[in-house]
Amino acid sequence: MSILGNRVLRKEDPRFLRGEGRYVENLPLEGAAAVTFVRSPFAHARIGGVDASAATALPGIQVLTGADLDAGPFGPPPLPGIEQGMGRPIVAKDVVRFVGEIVAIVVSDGRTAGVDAAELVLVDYDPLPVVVDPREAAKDEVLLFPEVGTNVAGRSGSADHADDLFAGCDVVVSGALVSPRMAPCPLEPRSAAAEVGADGRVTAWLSTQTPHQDRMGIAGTLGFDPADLRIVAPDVGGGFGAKMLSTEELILVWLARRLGRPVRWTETRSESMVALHHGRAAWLTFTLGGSSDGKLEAYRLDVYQDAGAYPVLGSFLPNFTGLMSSGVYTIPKIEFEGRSVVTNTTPITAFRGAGRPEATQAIERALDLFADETGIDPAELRRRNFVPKDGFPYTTASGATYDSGDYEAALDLALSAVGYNELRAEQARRREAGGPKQLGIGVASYIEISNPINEQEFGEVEITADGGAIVYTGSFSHGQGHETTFAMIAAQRLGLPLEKVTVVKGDTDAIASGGGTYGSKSTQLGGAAAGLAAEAVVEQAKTLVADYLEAAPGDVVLDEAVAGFHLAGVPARALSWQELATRAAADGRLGELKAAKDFQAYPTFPFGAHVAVVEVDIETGKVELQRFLAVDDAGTLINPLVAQGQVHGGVATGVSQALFEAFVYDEDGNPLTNTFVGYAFPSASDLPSWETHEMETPTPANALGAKGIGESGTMGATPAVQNAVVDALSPYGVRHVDMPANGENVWRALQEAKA
Ligand code: MCN
Repeated sequence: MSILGNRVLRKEDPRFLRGEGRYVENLPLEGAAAVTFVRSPFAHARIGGVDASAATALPGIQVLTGADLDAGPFGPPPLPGIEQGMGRPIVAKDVVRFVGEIVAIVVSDGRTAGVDAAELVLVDYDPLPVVVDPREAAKDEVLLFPEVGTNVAGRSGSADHADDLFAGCDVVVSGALVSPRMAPCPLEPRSAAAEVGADGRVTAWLSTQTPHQDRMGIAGTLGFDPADLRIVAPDVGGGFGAKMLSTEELILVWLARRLGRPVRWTETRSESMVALHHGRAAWLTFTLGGSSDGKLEAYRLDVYQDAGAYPVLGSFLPNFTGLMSSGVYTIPKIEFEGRSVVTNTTPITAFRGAGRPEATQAIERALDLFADETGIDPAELRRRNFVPKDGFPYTTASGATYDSGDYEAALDLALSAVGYNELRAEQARRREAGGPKQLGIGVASYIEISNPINEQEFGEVEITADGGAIVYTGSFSHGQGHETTFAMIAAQRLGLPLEKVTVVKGDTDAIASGGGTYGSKSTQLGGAAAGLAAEAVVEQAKTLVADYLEAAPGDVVLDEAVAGFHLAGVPARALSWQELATRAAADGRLGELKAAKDFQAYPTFPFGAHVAVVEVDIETGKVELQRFLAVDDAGTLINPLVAQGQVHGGVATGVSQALFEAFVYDEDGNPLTNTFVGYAFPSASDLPSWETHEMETPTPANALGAKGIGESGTMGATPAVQNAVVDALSPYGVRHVDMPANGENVWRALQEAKA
């Protein structure tokens, strides 16, 4: 029986549960200097000078500034439509553009001495006008890069508006929403260490999701041969898209080379809140038109994406928002325009979901507004417009080609599992009774794109002398459980027990190449590559077995029962992997049991339906999420237990954006939520137990049939909850509630509706 599809416990968990995880901060590094960054307290200012004399007067303190660094700038990513003239100086030299930008580097023997010395570094700031709202910034009145002449850092879609887009529509609804800026808050903040070896090569230990890309990025930016750099990513305690290469890691490698001494740095939590790149921060306006019997005909979506002070991946996200704007619906006409705009805030990156939740938030709100206007039940309206089950592959008017799906089945399962009709009846009873606690029911049908930019990934499988196997993967697991699921794939292909398979990741010397992990692409690419490599090893093994058993390779059969092979029709003539490896090792032929594969594929489109049930106190505005039910389809599941864990985390993120989280700046660009005291997020007691159901509609994109699941939870959860809150308040005339729908925003929406 295949191990694939079974709820196998995670192999890595005993290590983590016993506190035996090894993070960058735990690595012993003899004689390492501590690095502390002096960061700007101003959102926008000219730097008059840096006076480090008081700091360097202390014993063992060295201070370096942008003047010492002859490399950079860093970024922007060379992606289509992204303005290339807005690179970030690795250390700010003339101008700072957000609170938290690095202006000087303090090197000390111990960490506390570095913190004390950093406070003595005097920077002369001459404040400049500040802009924090991307719609304001787009007016180009305050310019972050006067030499570029505009704050618009990226464009996508089309600026053309068709006058007749909504011609012939009986019903047209419009709305606007802000997808709040979120701080990723990984449990392990960023950490980096670097050392130059006796051979002159640098080893950098990074808390990262993308070791191989970091190697190219660091060597490229600092101007040396990537062969002279080894990146090691040990255990990483969460990344959520934000742990990709940034200036701090570049500086650590640069310092190790410059000082000839090992260096290390670990972010403090409050440093992480402003320096680690943020997510979301999109201003969306939409118009949806259709017939009065609920057939959708035209849709327009406009996005102002806050890129933060320097365009990094976030500036490209509107491309995904536009691509996915059609949702799960057949809308014949779609117009989209996206603008990414720099502001005096922390740069925006690809936080879990990355541009796709924003698309879902817009279309799912639009559908509810349309349902409200036409009096059609929101679930029924969705059903009338789904891409039909037999309509795949399906190309949307926004240009995405969906691989496979069954959106109606997902919605039907969600509605029956949650007891939709009973909930509506209970809602009607409460409305009639008119008490303060009203029920809201929110539905969201979502679609996600995983592996959105057709990437490739590397996998290698090697049989060891004891008859076990090692999978070397270019994917990186920072919480996703690849040590289990990738081992399951290889074990199944090799006919080996799971405990005989080990997964190696995160070391650029051990693994020939790699893309890393983001865009929920690891399983469909890295997992598939590992599977192909294992299959190739099986074929190689058959040749060797044939030699040893004096048979033809074509007669050798893989036999899971013996964890090895036998000859077709002669089960007694068998050779286990262990026997084979022992003989091959003795003959110097073990190297024949090793294969590497790169696998490239087109994107896949996971989907699902989420239902949220909230109770809203219409006197205080307090929202309580009572139930949350998720149906998710990520194609064929490797390990439903791991996938369910991913759904739990993703849903928590999505719910949290709807109800709790928002990173806020004042008009001078001062962060107001830069500690865990001010930044709201839920604890376990604020959330209900998730009710999850899985569906499996395989994708033809890879041999596993697997799509991604890592970000799916974030797509449906936010609009389901926002729809539920508005639904609870609709009898009071409320048509919109700002996210997060906390007590204050709900109360305000009620007061505005009353007025
Ligand atoms: N899986 C499965 N069957 C499938 C799809 C996935 O069993 N059909 C399993 C996989 O094998 C893997 C896990 O589910 O163990 C997630 O796989 P996948 O969907 O391929 O996503 P990635 O591994 O590429 O993870 C990336 C995704 C992203 S982009 C973010 S952001 C994210 C996330 O995953 N950040 C996370 N999940 C996270 N989980 C934790 N704990 N911490 C983070 O920082």
